[in-house]
Amino acid sequence: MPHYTTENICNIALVGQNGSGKTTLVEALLHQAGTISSPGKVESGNTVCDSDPLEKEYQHSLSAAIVSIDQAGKHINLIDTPGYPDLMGLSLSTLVAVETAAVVINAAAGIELVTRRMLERAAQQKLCRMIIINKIDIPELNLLQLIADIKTSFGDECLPINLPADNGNRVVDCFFNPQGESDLGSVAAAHTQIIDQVVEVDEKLMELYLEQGEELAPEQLHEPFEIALREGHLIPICFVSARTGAGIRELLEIFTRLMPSPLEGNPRPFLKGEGTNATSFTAEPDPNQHVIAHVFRITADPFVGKLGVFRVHQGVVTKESQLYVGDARKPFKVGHLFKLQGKQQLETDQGIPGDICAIAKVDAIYFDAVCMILMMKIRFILNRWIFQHRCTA
Ligand SMILES: Nc1nc2c(ncn2[C@@H]2O[C@H](COP(=O)(O)OP(=O)(O)OP(=O)(O)O)[C@@H](O)[C@H]2O)c(=O)[nH]1
Ligand SMILES: [Mg+2]
Repeated sequence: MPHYTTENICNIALVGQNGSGKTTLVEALLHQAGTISSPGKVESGNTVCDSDPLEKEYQHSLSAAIVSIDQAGKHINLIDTPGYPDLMGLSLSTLVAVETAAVVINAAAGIELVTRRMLERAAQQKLCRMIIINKIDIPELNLLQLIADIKTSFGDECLPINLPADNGNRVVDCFFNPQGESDLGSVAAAHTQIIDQVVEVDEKLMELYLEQGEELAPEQLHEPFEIALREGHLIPICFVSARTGAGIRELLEIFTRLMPSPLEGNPRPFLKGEGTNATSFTAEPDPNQHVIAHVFRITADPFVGKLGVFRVHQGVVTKESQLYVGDARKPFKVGHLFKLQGKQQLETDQGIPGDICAIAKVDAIYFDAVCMILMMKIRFILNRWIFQHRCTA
């Protein structure tokens, strides 16, 4: 049994231009959470995510890698994606598995092609979005200009949730914390801006905030923060240096305290039935429902062979589950069920709603398949993918 429940899961895809530092950032987060004893380097070929010999040779990611971090009672599934524009398809195909797209920007390079594409596609797919500005250790950055460029390109809903301080050696929270100084000016002003933006989604809270004229408690802000993320009314911006570790603890805290669980993100859209009779269908992240799981990545592992990585949308997948894939006439038995940590497969006995797991040695499985155990035909709406499922009750 996993030691967490659906409400404690947080699924985040790290997307963005090549060289923005996504793989290095995963190392820093794993190290901060105590999952690894020292962070690896892309240049040394010893990172958890760039595990393929070609990735080590070229020193950049060639495919999506999945890791999990257990922190403060939360189970965070992170997907490190390749940023080269040529590999954008591999990156986009992971968005269906998460509630949040975290777009990483290289502070020195600013907004790039993949930054724009990812923010656009995440918005189209109604994902919660956040922007992570990495490499704040680089000297003589113009971060105020970068924030202005971000707002011009992606809207005034992009607001700092923390700010760099002490010349980028640390960051200071401006969401829960209302005071202090930062490299980019007063924390109070940034705090007021983000709180104003959040309370705008809740009229009653807005009245209370204006009447009361004092700080709202973090518990009062949680629900409106989730609504603002879901509605695209807020795209928080945070600052880190994956190299020095500045802002990494704070980023982990944002993931655990604020980013949506599978119960809080916008539900993924499915269609049930065929042709003009098809109706929209929402998977319920309920363990008591029949299984619906979507395969968003297939890999060939030298030891276990074909590996299908999937997101459980409802029901519980166990080693004993008999699942149908596509039009297959026979179900397959799950057998071995894994959680992934880069190239490592860690055996688990259950995949609960919202979680990301993998199964090995199932020939019938294919990219974009939906595995389920009920008689119905379902299509996944996103990206024109069509799935048909023949299942027995
Ligand atoms: N100065 C500085 N360099 C960094 C930082 N983070 C990453 N780098 C460097 O930037 C380069 C690219 O880092 P990666 O982690 O491979 O970037 P990526 O976004 O995963 O790149 P792709 O896999 O190609 O998409 C490497 O040389 C890193 O050492 C940072 O915070 N500061
Ligand atoms: Mg990478």
